[in-house]
Amino acid sequence: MIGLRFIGIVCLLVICCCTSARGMEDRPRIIVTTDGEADDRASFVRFLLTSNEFDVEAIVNSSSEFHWVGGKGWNAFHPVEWIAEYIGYYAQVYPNLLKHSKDYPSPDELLARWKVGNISAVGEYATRTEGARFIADILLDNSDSRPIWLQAWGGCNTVAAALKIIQEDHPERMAEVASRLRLYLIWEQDETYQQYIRPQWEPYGIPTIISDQFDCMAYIWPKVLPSEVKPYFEKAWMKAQILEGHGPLCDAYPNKQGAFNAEGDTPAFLHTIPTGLRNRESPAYGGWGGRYVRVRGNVWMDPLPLSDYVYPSGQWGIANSWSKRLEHATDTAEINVRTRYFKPLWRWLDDIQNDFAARADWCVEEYESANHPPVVSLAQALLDVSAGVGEVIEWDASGSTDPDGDTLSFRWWHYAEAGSYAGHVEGVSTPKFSFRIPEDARVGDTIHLICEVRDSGTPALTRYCRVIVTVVG
Ligand SMILES: [Ca+2]
Ligand SMILES: [Ca+2]
Repeated sequence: MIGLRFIGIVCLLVICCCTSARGMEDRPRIIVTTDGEADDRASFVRFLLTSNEFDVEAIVNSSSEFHWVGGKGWNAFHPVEWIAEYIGYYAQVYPNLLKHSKDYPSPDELLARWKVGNISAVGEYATRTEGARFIADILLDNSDSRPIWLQAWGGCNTVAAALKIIQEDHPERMAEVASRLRLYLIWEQDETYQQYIRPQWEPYGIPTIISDQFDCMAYIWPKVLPSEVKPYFEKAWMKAQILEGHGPLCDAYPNKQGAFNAEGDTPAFLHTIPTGLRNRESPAYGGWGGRYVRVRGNVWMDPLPLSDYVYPSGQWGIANSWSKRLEHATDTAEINVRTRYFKPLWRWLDDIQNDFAARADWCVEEYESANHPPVVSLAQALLDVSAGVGEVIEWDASGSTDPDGDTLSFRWWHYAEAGSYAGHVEGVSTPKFSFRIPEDARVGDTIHLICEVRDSGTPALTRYCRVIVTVVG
C-alpha cells in the first residue's frame, strides 16, 4: 500500500507542470498609513525600492501617540511633505530601477496616491479627511477581488476614520469590505483600535496582526539582535551596501552616523512581499514580516516569550509590550528568551538585508552588473500534500532558475514552529528532497518544509518555496 501511494506521488511529479513559487502568490494590494517618524522615513526608502512587488493603492499620513500636529519636542510632527520629498528622490533613480524591473510604479502614480489623513491630534478619527475618504473609496471598490493589506506604521486613527465612513454611509457593506481587508499594525499606537475598530469591525473576522517583534528592526536593534545578523546593520555594511554610491534615494536614507538607525515599520510591508514563503496565507506560517499566534477571533500577536506572560486584553503598545520588558535584560537566561522571541523575524534578516542591498544597486547599476533574485520552481500539486506515517514524498526544485545565470544552492529544512509536528527532520542541501513521514507523527499533524534557493551573485539573493504536509490515517 505504501509502495503504491509512493508511486502515485512520484507520478504526480512527472505529469504536473512546474510553477515558479513566486508565480503562485498573487500580487498584493497595499495601503500604508504613516506617522512620519524618522524610522518611517527610513522604512519608506526600502518601501519605494520594494514597490515593484505590490500594487500601492494609497500612502496616507496619519498621527500616532508619538507624533501629531502640535506635538512638541520628540512628539513633533514631521511636515507631511516628506512623502513627496522621498518620491522626488525615487523619481531620480526610477529610470534606472526600470532596467531591473518593469513593475516599478511611476513617481506620478505614487504621488497621485498620496493623501493626508487624520493628523490633528492623537487618536482623532471623527474627521472625514481626504486620506480617510480615499482609503474608504478603495475599500468599497469591489472591482478587484484581491485582498487589501492595510498597514498602520503609526496610530490606527486614519484607518478607523475610513472604516467609520463605510459604517455610516454603507452599513450593509461592512461584511463585504471586511472580507477583503487584512490589517498589519505596528503596535497599537493610539486607542482607536480598542475604542472603535475592535468593537465595530473585529466581529467580522478581519485577519489582523498586531506586531511587537517588529521592534528588533527598530531603535533597540543593537541590544537585541544576535551576532549572526548584527553585522548587516553596522556601519561598515550599511555604508558599503546602501549609503555610499547608490544615488539620491539611498543618500536620503535616515541613518545613525552611517549605521542602521531604525526601520520599525518595515515588517508591515516585508510581510506582503511574494518571496515564496506563503506567509500571507496565515500569520502562523511565518515569513519576512514575522510569525504570529492567534489570540482571539482572527487577531494575531507574537508567540509568548515567557510562561508567566499573558496576552494583553486592551491596547497593546509601548506601555505593555514584551519587547520593552525584555529590552534591558542582563540575565543570560532572559537574554536567551529575548533572542528566541525575536527569532521569527531575525532568522530572515540576512536575506532581507541582502535583498535591500541588491535594490540599492539597482538605483545606479546596469542590469548586467547587478544581482536579481532566483525564481524557485516546484511542482504545484506537491505544495500541499496529505500522507500517512511511513509514506515517502519527493520534491524536486531543480527546475529553479536565475535571471543572471547564477549557480543556485539549495537547502531544505523543517520550520518546526510553523507546523504542529515538533520532531526532528533531517534537512538536505540538494534540489531534491525525499521525505518519509516520521513514525512519531500523529494524524492531523502539519509539517512545514522550506526549500531555500540562494544564488551565487553579489549580494547573494534568496527566495523560497514552502511545502506543507498534513499527516492522515
Ligand atoms: Ca511609525
Ligand atoms: Ca541572481
